[in-house]
Amino acid sequence: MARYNPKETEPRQLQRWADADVFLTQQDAEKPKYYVLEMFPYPSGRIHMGHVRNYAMGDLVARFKRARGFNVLHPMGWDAFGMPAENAAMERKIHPKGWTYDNIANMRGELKRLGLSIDWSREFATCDPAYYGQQQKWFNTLLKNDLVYRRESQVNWDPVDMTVLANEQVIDGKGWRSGAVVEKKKLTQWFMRITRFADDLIEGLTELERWPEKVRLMQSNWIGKSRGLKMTFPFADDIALKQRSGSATENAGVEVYTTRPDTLFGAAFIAIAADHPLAQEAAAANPELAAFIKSIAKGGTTQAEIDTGEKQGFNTGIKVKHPFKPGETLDVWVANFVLMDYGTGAIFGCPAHDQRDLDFARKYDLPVTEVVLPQGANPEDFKVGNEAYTGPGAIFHSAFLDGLEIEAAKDAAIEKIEAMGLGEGATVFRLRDWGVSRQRYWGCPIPVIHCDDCGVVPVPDDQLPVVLPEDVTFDVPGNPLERHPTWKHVKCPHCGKDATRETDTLDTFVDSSWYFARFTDPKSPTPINKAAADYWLPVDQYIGGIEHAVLHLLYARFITRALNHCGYLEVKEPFAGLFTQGMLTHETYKNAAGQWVEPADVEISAEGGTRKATQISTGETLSIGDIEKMSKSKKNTVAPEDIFDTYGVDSARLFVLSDSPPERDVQWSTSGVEGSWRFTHRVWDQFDTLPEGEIPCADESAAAELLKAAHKTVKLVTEGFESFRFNAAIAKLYEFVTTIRNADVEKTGSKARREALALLAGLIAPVTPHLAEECWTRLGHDGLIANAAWPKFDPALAQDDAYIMPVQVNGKKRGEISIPVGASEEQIREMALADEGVKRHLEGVSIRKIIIVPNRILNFVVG
Ligand code: ANZ
Ligand code: ZN
Repeated sequence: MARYNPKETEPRQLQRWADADVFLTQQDAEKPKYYVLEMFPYPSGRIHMGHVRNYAMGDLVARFKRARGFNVLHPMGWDAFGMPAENAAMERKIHPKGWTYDNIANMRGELKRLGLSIDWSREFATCDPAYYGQQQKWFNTLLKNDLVYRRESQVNWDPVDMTVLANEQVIDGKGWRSGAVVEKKKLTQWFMRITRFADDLIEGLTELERWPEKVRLMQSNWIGKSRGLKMTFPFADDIALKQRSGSATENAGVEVYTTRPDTLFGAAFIAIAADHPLAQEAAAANPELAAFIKSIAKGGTTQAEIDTGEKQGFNTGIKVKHPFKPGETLDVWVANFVLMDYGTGAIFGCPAHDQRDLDFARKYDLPVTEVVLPQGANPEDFKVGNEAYTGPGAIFHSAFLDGLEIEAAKDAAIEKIEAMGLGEGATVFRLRDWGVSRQRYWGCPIPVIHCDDCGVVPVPDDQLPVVLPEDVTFDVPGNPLERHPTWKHVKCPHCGKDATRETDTLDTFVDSSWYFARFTDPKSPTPINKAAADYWLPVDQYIGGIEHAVLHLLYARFITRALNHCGYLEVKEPFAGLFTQGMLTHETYKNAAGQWVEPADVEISAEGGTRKATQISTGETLSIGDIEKMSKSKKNTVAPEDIFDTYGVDSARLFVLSDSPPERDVQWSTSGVEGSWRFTHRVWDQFDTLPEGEIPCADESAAAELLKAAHKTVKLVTEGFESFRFNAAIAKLYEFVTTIRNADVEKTGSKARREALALLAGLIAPVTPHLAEECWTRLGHDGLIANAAWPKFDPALAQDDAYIMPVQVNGKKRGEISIPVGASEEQIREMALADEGVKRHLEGVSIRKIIIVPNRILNFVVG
């Protein structure tokens, strides 16, 4: 008997697939199409176990659908622009391009080793000029269609790295890389008009039935559609009015945006953003205010920071009138928690019912008037403490709104404000336009030229791509494109005068917002070959991490709409189905000095029932910590290459697919992967021991039983793979292999065994494809199992011949009985009464009634 040797088998089978070009994909009108895609990797240098799980899942789906007769597109590429390449350049004096392509070469090798059924002829990296040049083309089309524009905006500025930071890159008010205190700065930036599709992006979510509910909800919250009111609080005194006259803010008051007009009677102050024109104007005449505004310019603009940060304000002395309370005025403050680019950049504060307003009011000793009364509270003494009341209730202390529920009060307040000519109901979105400018080198150059006479001139198509210069330096902070001696100096394509190139590059999320469309024809001389895109899109199954629930998935949905709007594509939704897989976790280990120790250097032993961890290199006893997401910082990672070397690729694939439901986390363990490894051997043994000659069937019932098990397994595995219950399906394969092993070939005969094994080979092919090929060959097939059709089951054989029925006594479950299909109620009753467990609960009581729900449950009512 030959032991299964993955080291020898796996490369050989890989070569067979490559030689036969099995995974090359073409359009085929004869077959239904199926596009399966895993989120493409960032070329960080090595693949990690998370990749292995992600791509093993995608490959299972791809191979399964292929076998089921679909024309499957399963491509791979690289999300290759971004900061890490520049950081490597700065730290290690290597060029981002060289670093990136070296990493790609390395990771491509690792991924190829995984045996993925990928059409590698379609591979590209987003940093290939052939890719980003096409991106530049459609960028200019979007520009022409007013979906891209430039405006001045407030940004997080890292004064050390001299770059703009995204909100997520500001940590505790400091730059994530440099650690420098982030400043707010006004810069002219490029934006994509995602807000134009805000409504449609919410609307479209309802059709995405094969997306997790959680992701749809997160997107909907992110877009944040709300109905509110834009209204003006008129200036209270003539002095203010006079000051205003002729100024830009001449609407004789402060316009605020609110989603809670029902709380107008609880208004205690007005607050405006530091860069609100009124604040700027007042500061011009008030040095103290000017100093305050400057002092709050530090700190990031993230929601979390605004919500939790210290509230700071400055009373401008300007007063406005309360629209519903004649004679009452409110002070206008400049406050750090009001943002200029949301709503109108001004709010009315209602401390009793908004936490930020309450924090502010407590700090500056402003009145707190409760106007929403929770159900059951006493109107005489209901007071908020230091926690605002934001729940439901009835309005009180509010004149004509008294007694109304919140929603009705909103309508009534809006109606009144509209009648007074002070404002109008409005729908706003929390979603902002997408700032895509990055002052970085390693990104797609924004393909425009600035001319003093002509303004912004898009680089003409025939001069694209605008390629990144390679002779750049990273020894000083700032944008290498900006300081390159020649690159940015060009002639205006329009008038021919001296002009300058845009030196901003695009946010890398732009690159990943359309790659799935490019895969449908990656060599197209246009950004998208419409015929190919219309054939393949939408992606039928997209697979990736939940961490992309909002940004990447929302941007991709937006860009698809934008490209659709400009005529590049038919579809509006890129991903018909989305699956978000869980993460890989591992135990953590620490030595006495508190340093993390990597699992490869740990030996686990069991001593009297407790597990003990010993560091292999030092012999030191380690403490075993929590099971956590695999991460470099905790060193609890395992290197896929090591696993492949020791156990083979198929065992690794099998383990990550079989251990847990795919949406849950998987805890990596050596014993787990060893179990998978043993299973691959057990499978091989069944094929290897298949007798050479024909053995006649000696026991018809044994043969029938084996085939019944086989067909049942085909049915269950097919259903499991179809519905992303991979681990449950693989559990059935384990059972089936045990059944085969226990079946005596002298009884079943070799024909039945052969049939069972042929079905088994087909079923394992999407999970352990190399092993499956080996088994297929062993059965005498010349061709590849990768080209074979999916096993079919005979429904008559796959049918269960018995089912489990729970038995209750007075509604409490007391046992289970196995009922043959087609048993009569009389037979079921007798079997239940004969069950030992049930019998015990029926002792000494009298049975009043027996309720049988066929195929479901049996209940004894006793007294
Ligand atoms: C008065 C009020 C009373 C508010 C109350 C809330 C609770 P969403 O739901 O996120 O749209 N707001 C408006 N513009 C703002 C800005 N530029 N910067 C900071 N805050 C701003 O939130 C809308 C609410 O956020 C608005 O409703 C406003 O405060 C505040 F009991 O108005 B509200
Ligand atoms: Zn010009």
